[in-house]
Amino acid sequence: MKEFGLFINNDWRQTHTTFESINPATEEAIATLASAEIEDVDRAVMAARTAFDSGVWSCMPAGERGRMLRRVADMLRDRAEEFAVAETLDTGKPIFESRNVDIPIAIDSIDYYASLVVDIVGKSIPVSDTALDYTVREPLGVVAAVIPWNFPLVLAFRKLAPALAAGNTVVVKPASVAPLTTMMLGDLFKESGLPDGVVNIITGSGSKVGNALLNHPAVDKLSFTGSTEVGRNVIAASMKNISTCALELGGKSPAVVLPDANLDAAADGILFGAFLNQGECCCAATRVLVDKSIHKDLVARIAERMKGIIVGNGLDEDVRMGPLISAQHREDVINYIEVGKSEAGKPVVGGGIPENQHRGYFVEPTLFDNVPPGSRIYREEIFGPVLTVTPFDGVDKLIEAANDTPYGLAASIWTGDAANGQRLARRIRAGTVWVNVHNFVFNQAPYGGYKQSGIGRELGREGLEAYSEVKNVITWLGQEAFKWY
Ligand code: TAP
Repeated sequence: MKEFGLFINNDWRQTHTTFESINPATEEAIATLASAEIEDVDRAVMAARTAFDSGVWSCMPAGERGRMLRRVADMLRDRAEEFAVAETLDTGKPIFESRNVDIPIAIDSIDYYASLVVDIVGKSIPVSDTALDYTVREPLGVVAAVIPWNFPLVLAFRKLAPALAAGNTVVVKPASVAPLTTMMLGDLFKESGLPDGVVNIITGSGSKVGNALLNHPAVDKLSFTGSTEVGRNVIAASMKNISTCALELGGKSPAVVLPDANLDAAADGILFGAFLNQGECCCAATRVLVDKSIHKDLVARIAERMKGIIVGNGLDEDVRMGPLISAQHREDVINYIEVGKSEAGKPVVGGGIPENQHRGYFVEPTLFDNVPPGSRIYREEIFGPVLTVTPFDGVDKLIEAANDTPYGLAASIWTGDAANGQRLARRIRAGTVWVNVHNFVFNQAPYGGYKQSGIGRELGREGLEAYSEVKNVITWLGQEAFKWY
């Protein structure tokens, strides 16, 4: 059983009250965490503020800042297996995924932004013969980073790596149901030599600690990943303090399958898109929209493959689907499955709790066919292993259905005609459109949502620029002093 205090100013601080993190596969407590009080939130923000204002990090030569970040990446690489096991214990995800997806992607993101530190540049603007005009990019200041539980380490570094590379200081609040790997970063940052106050990590409920952090007047940027509902609160906090705000929110991503698609490849890709991380994935392929001419063939292929998904304790090497994150979330997903049965009839596959799992928050991978477009399971984010299929007649109806959602995070198109895939990609209103693949996210490329899926972009150069301000510097070059009156 691990115990964590609050990590503030490179030091661990205990609190009067604590809470536990539960292994969702066994329902046993695996760690004790500190519940921060409002004064602790203030302490963490002021530690970050002092560190930022001192210039110890923001004014550090870029090459040195990059070297420090690379040291963090190296230390994480050395401890990759320990972090992979912790991520599986805390979230339930298969160790196969923690080892091959979560930890490598997190490390790669630090390496990537460390390489960009020396390339944060402005531009010179040819405005007039008598003025020199150029821009510089400067860090924003103190960043408040609030992250969800589905990919804790990956999403912590999706904010930490670019924020630190750009010279900001950060206060991170992980989700209460999966804080373990984020807390393990405290000692790692300290050992890496990061100056005091540059990264601070605090735990406690979102409604109290997260809310106080986002509303703190000394915070310059709010960076939030989570539900659209809480995202609205973040916008309110940003309105109050006129702080910059970036939101990565929910989704209901379609997979559009055209008649010329390779159906075996589409079925394999849709399975990966829908069930990676138990379907607890913001960009999951949750709505299959298929041309009616190939509908039955595709459903048969998906159903056959789904029966082969091994569900169980994520520490088992053969398991490819673990439990859901919590008892409450499983109840929510099971409720959606019951709603689905009334809206679309008996599921083709799954539809409940696996018979052999007596402990842990497991749900069967579930497939509903002929799901009506107006139904709740078609329109609402379920965030679990539930896939719906709806047939449409022709490409225009398919694209119209893909766009018929308040979300706009991602979509995939499955076709044998690559050029047509590119043309259709432009017609879909989403931040990421994949052709013949789903759920591929690269640290070097921008990621984010249209519509109610978010504001701003993470990753890529856009993700770095989002953590800086542009300053314009104008110098008078005229031989005579400028005179107006
Ligand atoms: P939320 O309930 O929104 O929680 C996300 C984070 O916000 C947690 O750290 C939570 O803390 C905190 N929080 C909760 N209420 C808050 C409040 N009033 N003020 C400030 N912070 C608050 O979401 P979730 O259930 O963890 O994650 C699922 C959602 O996140 C889904 O909608 C999913 O699509 C979305 N998501 C989006 C993305 C991207 S990249 N777009 C990636 C992953 C997840 P506690 O844990 O203590 O409540």
